[in-house]
Amino acid sequence: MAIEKTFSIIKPDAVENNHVGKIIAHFQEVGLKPVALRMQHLSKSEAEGFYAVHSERPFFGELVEFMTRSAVVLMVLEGENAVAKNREVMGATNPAEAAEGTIRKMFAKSIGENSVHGSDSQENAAIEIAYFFRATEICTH
Ligand code: IDP
Ligand code: MG
Repeated sequence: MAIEKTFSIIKPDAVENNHVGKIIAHFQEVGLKPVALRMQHLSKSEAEGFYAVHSERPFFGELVEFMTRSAVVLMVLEGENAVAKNREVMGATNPAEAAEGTIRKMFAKSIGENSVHGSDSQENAAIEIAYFFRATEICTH
């Protein structure tokens, strides 16, 4: 398996509920190492741009409203098979369907407010990392 990078967001619900430390510790325990990390309160245009792929979905307005409600933690995670590993430890989009022990099962309240974002492919990981981080901000050396 190859060492990959993926992009992760700890969403407003998890930051508001003081779950940042537990979520980062969980990533580290499964071999996903933060190599870039920043707390930021997203603007409407930043959230709309990030989720542009969902702009036609009925929940788009609600999603942007939620993601701009308060601060998030933006991270690049590195590790073996990082994209798939992150999706596995996040759990299903709807926490009601998420497996035991996953982040969404442990911390999320609803399909909208589901605590974490994770890239769904290596291609999207590269796009999402570049959306929020400069190459010089990624500490892999
Ligand atoms: P993912 O985050 O598991 O990749 P996506 O289908 O890419 O799920 O959806 C992006 C985000 O949009 C979800 O994480 C969630 O915050 C929100 N979302 C998805 N489906 C719904 C819905 O049916 N109602 C409200 N929000 C939703
Ligand atoms: Mg997605």
